[in-house]
Amino acid sequence: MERSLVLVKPDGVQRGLIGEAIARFERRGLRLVAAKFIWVSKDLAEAHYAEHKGKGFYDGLISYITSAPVMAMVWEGPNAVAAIRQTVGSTKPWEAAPGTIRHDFALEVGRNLIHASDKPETGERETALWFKQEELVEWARAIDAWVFEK
Ligand code: IDP
Ligand code: MG
Repeated sequence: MERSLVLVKPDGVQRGLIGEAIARFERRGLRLVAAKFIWVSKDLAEAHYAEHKGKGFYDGLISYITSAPVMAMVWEGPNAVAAIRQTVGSTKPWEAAPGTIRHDFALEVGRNLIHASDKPETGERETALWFKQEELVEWARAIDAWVFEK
């Protein structure tokens, strides 16, 4: 079972798209592990986006992600990382497939609404960065056997 960090970024929160995003992940069959609504500190933003330090868009990215609260979540499921990135759509909204969140609600790469982990290892690392162990909820759903093959 893979896990992915998902953030509804400040633009998604301001535009009232938290529910829209959650509904899509729930409908896909993914299982929610953790959620919290927080205003991200500069330290957390810099740790989260460390791989982009030095790039031209880095300063703008840090001010974007700290500009208003975010809805931070962890979702799990088989192949969750790839499945969630597919539901989210490509980084550049104008290249995102129709039906994805970024296609359906965004136009600009710097206002692309959602963050999702890019690899299973990133999912584990980002989950540990954003959530304490005791905030992660281990549970089973009555419908799990109808969504998860094993
Ligand atoms: P991802 O969010 O799809 O994984 P990354 O390449 O990891 O995309 O970039 C992280 C975030 O940085 C993007 O989601 C976007 O918000 C922002 N970003 C990436 N490239 C640009 C850019 O060229 N201009 C402005 N913002 C960018
Ligand atoms: Mg990324």
